[in-house]
Amino acid sequence: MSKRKLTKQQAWRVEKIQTERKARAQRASAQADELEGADLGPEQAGLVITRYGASADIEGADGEVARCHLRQNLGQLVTGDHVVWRVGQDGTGVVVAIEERHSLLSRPDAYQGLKPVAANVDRIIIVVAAVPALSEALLDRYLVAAETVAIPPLILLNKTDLLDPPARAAVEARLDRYRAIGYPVHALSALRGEGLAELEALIHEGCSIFVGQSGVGKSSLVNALHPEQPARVGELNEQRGEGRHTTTGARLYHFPHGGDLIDSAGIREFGLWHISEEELAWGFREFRDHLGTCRFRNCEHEAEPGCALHRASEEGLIAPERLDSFRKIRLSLREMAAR
Ligand SMILES: Nc1nc2c(ncn2[C@@H]2O[C@H](COP(=O)(O)OP(=O)(O)OP(=O)(O)O)[C@@H](O)[C@H]2O)c(=O)[nH]1
Ligand SMILES: [Mg+2]
Ligand SMILES: [Zn+2]
Repeated sequence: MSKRKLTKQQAWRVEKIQTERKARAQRASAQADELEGADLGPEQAGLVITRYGASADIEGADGEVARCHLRQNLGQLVTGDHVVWRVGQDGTGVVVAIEERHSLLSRPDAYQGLKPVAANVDRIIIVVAAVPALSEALLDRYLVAAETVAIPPLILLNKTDLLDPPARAAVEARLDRYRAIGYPVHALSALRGEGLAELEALIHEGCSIFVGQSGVGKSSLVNALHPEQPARVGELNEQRGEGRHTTTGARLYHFPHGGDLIDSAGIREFGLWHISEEELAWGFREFRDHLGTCRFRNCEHEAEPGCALHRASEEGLIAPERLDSFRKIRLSLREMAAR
């Protein structure tokens, strides 16, 4: 955001908003204290299932879920967080502390800052589909984003029931490029159940998250895996074959065969903000061996002589489409920075 001087009136408004926000947080905290004054149970471990304004649904060790108040000094609590909490007499509770996270996914908020959305995710599952059609441009963005947060990605091709053999072969050939650089790719159909057992085996440990365009069938896949509570599924827009952004918020699901999954609107669109051009290049995993070996230290990997990435693409070590994709994403980052 460009720095500009606030007028007196704007400054007054900003201060008013901040004062109100503080007052709200204090009220929530007072509620928590009041509960704590009453008889609270002993401290116990909990898992954040979902989050609403100043409260959250916390699952205790016994699997029961309680609506909990959040202390003001707690810090940002998100779905997937492990917490310490105490249950009150009326069944609600108070979250006392957040355990250290091993990973955190964020999305940009309205003020161009980053807002955390999900914690302790072990695996990012990028869902693509027959309809809406596979877009490598989008897939590459998700892959870079996953590499940047250092959470291993996995690619799922959904809706195979809509592909006849030649169409299936064509999509598989495009996905082979990703298999070749070491990304696992699995094809399945949430509708027919084909490939679901393999997916169950892949996610039966730890916490996964689905990302991907609206309408590719993320929530349908969650439901096909029989969580204890179904997720909402939306129809595609008939004319354009696009999704309608059915899922909102973030929620954690447990599966009967083991493993957890967070279905989240915020993460669905998680992307590349605040990353440097160096990080972008690093996010293309097959580029890594070649980075730093161009003739010019400040090589832009465009048409410079002695560009190692260019050479690698000529030698078939890097797919030209991926190098193209890198350049396009870099351009969009530059455009964003110039705004
Ligand atoms: N033919 C076919 N349709 C599917 C399959 N999986 C999902 N769909 C349909 O695709 C549409 C969108 O599914 P959702 O599960 O809501 O998609 P989503 O990715 O969760 O979408 P958002 O929540 O908007 O991001 C629905 O009409 C589903 O019935 C499949 O395997 N085959
Ligand atoms: Mg959904
Ligand atoms: Zn270069």
